[in-house]
Amino acid sequence: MSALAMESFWLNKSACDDAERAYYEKLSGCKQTEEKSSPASDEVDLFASDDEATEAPVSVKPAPKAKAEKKPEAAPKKVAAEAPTWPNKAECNDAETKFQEELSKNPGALRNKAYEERTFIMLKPDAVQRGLVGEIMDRFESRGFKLVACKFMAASKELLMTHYSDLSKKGFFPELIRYMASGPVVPMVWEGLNAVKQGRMMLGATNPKDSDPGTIRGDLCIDVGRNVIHGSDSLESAAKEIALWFKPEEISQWRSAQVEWCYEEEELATAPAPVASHQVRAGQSSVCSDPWDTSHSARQVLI
Ligand code: RTP
Ligand code: MG
Repeated sequence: MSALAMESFWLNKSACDDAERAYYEKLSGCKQTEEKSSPASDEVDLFASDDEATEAPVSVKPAPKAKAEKKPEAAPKKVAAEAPTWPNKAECNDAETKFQEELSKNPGALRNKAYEERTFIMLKPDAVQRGLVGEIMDRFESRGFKLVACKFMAASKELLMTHYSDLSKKGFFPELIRYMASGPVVPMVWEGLNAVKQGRMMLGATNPKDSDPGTIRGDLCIDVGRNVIHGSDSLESAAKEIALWFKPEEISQWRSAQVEWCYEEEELATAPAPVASHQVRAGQSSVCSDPWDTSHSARQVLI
């Protein structure tokens, strides 16, 4: 009885090993080879032996027999089964090498380009006058967006008229330009997943009377003519507005220390070791080839 039970255990284990190997092959993205065509091994019930010790040997017997016959071929077969995983691994390594090269040129590069979407946000003169700059910036920072450019400036009427050129026929256009030019504004570029759409959602409806509570306009203003913030309404307008308000060199390339805590695909395991602080303090040149050394980038931020 116990011998039978033991036999069934090992037979099931063998079938389990096969099934597990097949599972990991599939998981690693390697193509299934013809050796996997045996229907018997495909239909192995991993849980067959849990409650029915007597039935288990019957259902899985064919598999171990085949395994026993295959034993002499086991070594070459294993090589053949593992082979497809290496091309994938090579592709993986290749992609990683390319990414590391990109990172050495652009410290702000991320593995998933969707995380690099940018939007143009501008705090209007009423936000500055009412002391809301910190509060509004905090909302973007706390959400996980990365600030890549920021200025505090008085915008000329020409610049504002270009910025709002699509509204030039509207009756409120002259007043809009007067209001926007009445004091300093804070144009910014924020980066992150779905930055444009999420940015608009964070702003709330144009008219604060329609803005949901929890949005910037819904929480911080009342009147449409004093709605504290501008945000790009599409990817195209974001690109156009960023180019209008910032020179390329005013946009900082830097890697946020939070990146792997905000995005699953920016894995911790692949992160290169950060530069030890004593290396920076050693009085050596601040020019450092380490892409994660943000000492340059920090100085490039224009405020
Ligand atoms: P923004 O461009 O400033 O982010 O605003 P938005 O897309 O939500 O709205 P848009 O239609 O582009 O209007 C631009 C700004 O013009 C002012 N406005 N006044 N008096 C009015 O009826 C009126 N309508 C719009 C607002 O400051 C609005 O944000
Ligand atoms: Mg607009």
